Amino acid sequence: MAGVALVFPYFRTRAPTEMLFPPLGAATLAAQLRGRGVETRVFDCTFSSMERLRADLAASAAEIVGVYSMVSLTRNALAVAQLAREILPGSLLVAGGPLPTVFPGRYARHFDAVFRGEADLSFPRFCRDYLAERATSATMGRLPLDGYGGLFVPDHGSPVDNPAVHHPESELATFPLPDRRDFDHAAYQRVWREKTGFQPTSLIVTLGCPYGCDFCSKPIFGNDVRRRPLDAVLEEVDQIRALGYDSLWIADDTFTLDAAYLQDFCRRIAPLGLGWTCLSRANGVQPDSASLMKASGCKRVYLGLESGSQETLRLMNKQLTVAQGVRAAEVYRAAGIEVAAFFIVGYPGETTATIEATFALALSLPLDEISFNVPMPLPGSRLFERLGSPDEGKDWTRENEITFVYPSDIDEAWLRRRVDETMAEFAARPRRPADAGARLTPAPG
Ligand code: B12
Ligand code: SF4
Repeated sequence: MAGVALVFPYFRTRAPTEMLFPPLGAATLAAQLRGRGVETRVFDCTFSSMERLRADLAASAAEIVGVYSMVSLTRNALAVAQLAREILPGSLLVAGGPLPTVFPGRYARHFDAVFRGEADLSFPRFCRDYLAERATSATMGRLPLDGYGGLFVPDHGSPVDNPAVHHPESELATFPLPDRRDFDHAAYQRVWREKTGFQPTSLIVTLGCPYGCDFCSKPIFGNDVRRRPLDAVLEEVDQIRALGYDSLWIADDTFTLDAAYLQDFCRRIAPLGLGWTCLSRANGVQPDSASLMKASGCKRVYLGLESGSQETLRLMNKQLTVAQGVRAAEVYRAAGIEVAAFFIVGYPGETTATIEATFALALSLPLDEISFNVPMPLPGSRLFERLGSPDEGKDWTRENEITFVYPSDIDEAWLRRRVDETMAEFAARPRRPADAGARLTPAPG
């Protein structure tokens, strides 16, 4: 072959918190690459192994190897880069995804080039031109490198450091649907079925989030909210159903923000009889939207309530009041939708009293699932910048751990015990079905 190989370097860990979805970034880029006539292979490592990847990559003889990375996949991405150098020494190594976007210089030590941000157009155009020119890493300077949005190549004659792009809605409307043909859908569906009885898969409907939470990092979609045309979304949903999935896990940062668009989505998806879940901001939740969501198949919403202390919410720049969070949980439950809530405990500046307020809030609300995490200072977030140098010795690859990766005044053993106690108390509560009609408190002014 030749052409491009895209590697998603996540290998199944079987951690209890593990959630498996085919990687949409690879599917998105594969559709754009194939649309330009570029031969493309996708290697999703979720159900694979390093040995198999070695054989697959060698057989592909790809001229360009593109590797996705994010904070939890750093080690794997670098191991894949090393492997590719060894077995395909002549091929061009390119990194992309959230962490290369934040730290292009660090990735450029291991890769020939880095694409920052939304690479839907720039990376496929670059690959097409590179292959057409029969370029190599030494000669790619012949290409119009300044013209590929987000490209970062530090030492190529004159360094290339193009700003990342955010595609406007008009451009998104012209994009092909993600190409999901390369994934082991049967394996994904089996894992979900065994765990939950359902077979969901992820999709992206809107891009971006206008808020600026202190702990959040949004290196790819940023603050600029864009909506995909619903015709394209519905066409994608049809493809997803044809692949055997029975429900949708909407991966948007803030799917419920635009009430008119949300309601349109609900009206159009309702006749399909699919179940779906999404993340929702807790402010501005409207009972009429919630009822439509329920009627259209929404089973569960995930709310980032974060804290039971207003002072801590302020430290987090959450732009949310505790009362709004309470109201959101009640509105969704009253509509018959299950509610899961995320909380962060041990935020820098917190006291044991504010942490206890969070445990008390979690236990007081009509919730169906709760989770507690200590702050994970994500590269690209303000929290990360403020904390300066996190402890490099800590293992950042572990998901959802109550372990501080920076010095904290909070006693970790105490926190872990209180989280365990709160989780046990939550599990022992009598559980009301979501339809049981929670009573609404008045909307906060
Ligand atoms: C879905 C999702 C998940 C799913 C992943 C499923 C899967 N197989 O993809 C699940 C729920 C498992 C998950 C878990 C976690 N996630 Co997550 N996740 C997301 C989410 C919401 C959407 C990702 C997505 O599908 N995007 C849509 C596609 C089209 O975009 P994309 O992947 O970014 O691809 C584009 C570019 O990045 C680029 N690109 C992608 N690949 C490549 C490859 C090459 C070669 C090139 C050039 C370009 C390129 O081009 C694409 C098109 O523009 C993002 C938030 C977001 N809005 O991006 C967070 C996000 C990626 N997750 C994040 C985090 C922190 C985690 C966890 C560590 C959380 C935790 N504490 O447990 C875990 C880690 C788990 C793990 N497996 O390693 C962070 C990463 C931050 C960072 N700086 O690295 C994000 C950005 C959310 C956030 N703001 O905190 N996540
Ligand atoms: S945590 Fe959610 S609401 Fe806050 S900035 Fe990130 S995506 Fe937006």
